[in-house]
Amino acid sequence: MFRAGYVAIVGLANAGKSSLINALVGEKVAIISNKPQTTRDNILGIVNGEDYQIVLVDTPGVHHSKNTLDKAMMKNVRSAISGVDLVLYLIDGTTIPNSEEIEYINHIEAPTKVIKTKLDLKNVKDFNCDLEISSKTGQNLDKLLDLILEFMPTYEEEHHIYDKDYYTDKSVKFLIGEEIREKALLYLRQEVPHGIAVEITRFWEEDNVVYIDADLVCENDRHKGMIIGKGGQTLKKIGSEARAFAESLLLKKVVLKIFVKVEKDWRNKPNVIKSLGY
Ligand SMILES: Nc1nc2c(ncn2[C@@H]2O[C@H](COP(=O)(O)OP(=O)(O)OP(=O)(O)O)[C@@H](O)[C@H]2O)c(=O)[nH]1
Ligand SMILES: [Mg+2]
Repeated sequence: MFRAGYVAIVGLANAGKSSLINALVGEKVAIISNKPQTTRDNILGIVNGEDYQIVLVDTPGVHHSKNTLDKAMMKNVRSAISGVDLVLYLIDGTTIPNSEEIEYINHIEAPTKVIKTKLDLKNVKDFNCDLEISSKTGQNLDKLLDLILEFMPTYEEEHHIYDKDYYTDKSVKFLIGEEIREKALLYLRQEVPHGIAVEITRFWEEDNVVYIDADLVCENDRHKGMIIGKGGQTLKKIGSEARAFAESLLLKKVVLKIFVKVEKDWRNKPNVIKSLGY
């Protein structure tokens, strides 16, 4: 018997959704940061087993809409939930869910399990959940996999939704763009990250070297200055770490050029949001 189906991973920003997807898939599918609202798109992470294929859908953190980008992100969450076989609602174990959050969980129109995350941390709180896990140590991920499989539709024969060689639906270009954004989140202060986006503008190969040009879009000249940093140091760090990731992904030498661009108030401009792919 073969099991195959979709699982949406939902929860507030920073709950550990992307970390869980990466841990279950065993590859870096989604970027991680300690800043809220890191994930903007629905990203598929595919877990392939002998007799199963689980398609995990990473989603942006659930939050109240402020600008057009936020609204687009929440639309992504709603569309991820519709039609899945199971929703895992993640709650950061070091926080306590409030009544609004419980209300939200109760209204999800799909089978839902509440998962407490970050079990490895010292200050984990006591609250009702179906399972406690740590993506960092891998604790209880085997139990989580069993729980997920219970909800997956069964088939008499092999039934792959995606080719079994794939671990994500996203392109190499997307993964590299996201890696640039992750490194920018890492090296920039709280106020800048939400206002940045990355677009890969050129991607070509010549003599076994991959050349990548990327635009790093931000909201104003002050942010641009912070991204570039003193003597270009910050941008250099972002670029060299993202290049290392690209090389490990492509198994080729990579030349990566990042251009910092200002697009005033882009998070309220539907055409810019669309062109950036959100
Ligand atoms: N100690 C510990 N930290 C974790 C664990 N899972 C996630 N984190 C940390 O929690 C922070 C948020 O993790 P993400 O996986 O980016 O969270 P997310 O839910 O995808 O966040 P958004 O995309 O912003 O909605 C990061 O700093 C992670 O390193 C865990 O199991 N243990
Ligand atoms: Mg995320």
